[in-house]
Amino acid sequence: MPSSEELHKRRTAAVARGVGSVVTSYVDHAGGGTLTDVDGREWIDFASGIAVTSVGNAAPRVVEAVQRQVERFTHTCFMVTPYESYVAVCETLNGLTPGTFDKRSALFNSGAEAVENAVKVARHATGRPAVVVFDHAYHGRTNLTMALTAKNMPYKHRFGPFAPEIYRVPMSYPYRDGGLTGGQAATHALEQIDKQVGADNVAAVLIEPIQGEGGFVVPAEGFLPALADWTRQAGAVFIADEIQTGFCRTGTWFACQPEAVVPDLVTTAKGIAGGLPLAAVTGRAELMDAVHVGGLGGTYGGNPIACAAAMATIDTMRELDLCAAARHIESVMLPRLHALAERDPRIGDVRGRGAMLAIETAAADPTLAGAVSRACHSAGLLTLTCGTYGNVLRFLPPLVIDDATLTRGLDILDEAFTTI
Ligand code: PLZ
Repeated sequence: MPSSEELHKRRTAAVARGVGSVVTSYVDHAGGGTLTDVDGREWIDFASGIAVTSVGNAAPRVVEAVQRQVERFTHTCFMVTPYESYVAVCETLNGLTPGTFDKRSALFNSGAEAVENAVKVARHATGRPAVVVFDHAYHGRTNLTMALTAKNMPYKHRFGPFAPEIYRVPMSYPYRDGGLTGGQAATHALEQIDKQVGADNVAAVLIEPIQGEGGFVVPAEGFLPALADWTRQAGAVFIADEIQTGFCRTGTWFACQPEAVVPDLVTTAKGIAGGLPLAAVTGRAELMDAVHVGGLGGTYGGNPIACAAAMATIDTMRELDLCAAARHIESVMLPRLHALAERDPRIGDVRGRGAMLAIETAAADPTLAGAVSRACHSAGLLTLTCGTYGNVLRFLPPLVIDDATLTRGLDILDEAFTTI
């Protein structure tokens, strides 16, 4: 096996520069909480491939389901010759997502594709053009989803022009909005929609219940319910982008649930299939079925191997109660992060829910978060940063990580803050 250094040389000569990587170590194998690189070095995983491998890497049930499926058939295209596992994933999603009403689902490959399709469904069903999104939002890198995403660098810079009829309003961001209540923050956002867009023109209000790339921003209590109520009254579609928050990550199946918010449409991806590419739109049957036959689809959407992996992933989540595991991770990590914040005045905020936790530095620039992250990498802990100001250290361990590994990771983080 070539070394990471050799691989990195080959990569630089072969892979487009625009595709970045957090570290320059190349993976050999990975499990539920650690990755081992080709140089034999072990990394503690606080990233889960950006909130994907919640059941762990190479999770036994997922591996088995994939192996079984790959021997039966690899692809037919559901739009040509359908198969059971696609239907089974849709049935499961219809049952798992919030809301007891009649639902339908459609499957896609990536989160961005799911978001695009949710917008297509909302526009088609309402006959209206406008889509409302929020400051700090992240919804993807395709043309429509770049328009929905807030941050210029690196996602949008010189990639325009962007899709029209997207309107951005203020997000509830307790640490940086002067501590507005959820109700007050919602009033600001909704007034802006009323005055600048007009309720009758709104097809959809699209929001991450806890923002991901934008900084793990948890809106103040009451914000999401107020938005959902307004949207319903406006005859528009409330879309929850649960691509990063869904599938047990925040301690419940979906992050909308603690406030009993019931979206009309939900987008899911990432944690759904243990690392295989799968995404979905799930929601009210009358919205989803408003679209004409043939209006939704794609060659690979709901690939049979990804569907087999999703069924095994969801079984694993149920069997191991990974929602409880996420809450347990919070109970181990949060006290440590708060202790760190008390000791270090450079830390401004500690927040998040379940196994989606973050530290935001008081300074709105990436210097400290970047330096701490690099120190963690040198010591063998894989961490990620995020946020509009690049100043948020975020932690997304696999939900199957054991306490000893979690604690070792926290010790490395602690040490990094001490030395920098
Ligand atoms: N919606 C809420 O978090 C993906 C993106 C990483 P795709 N987030 C990680 C990067 O730099 O590209 C994401 C998300 C939310 C949509 C998406 C998009 O999902 O599967 O990356 O297309």
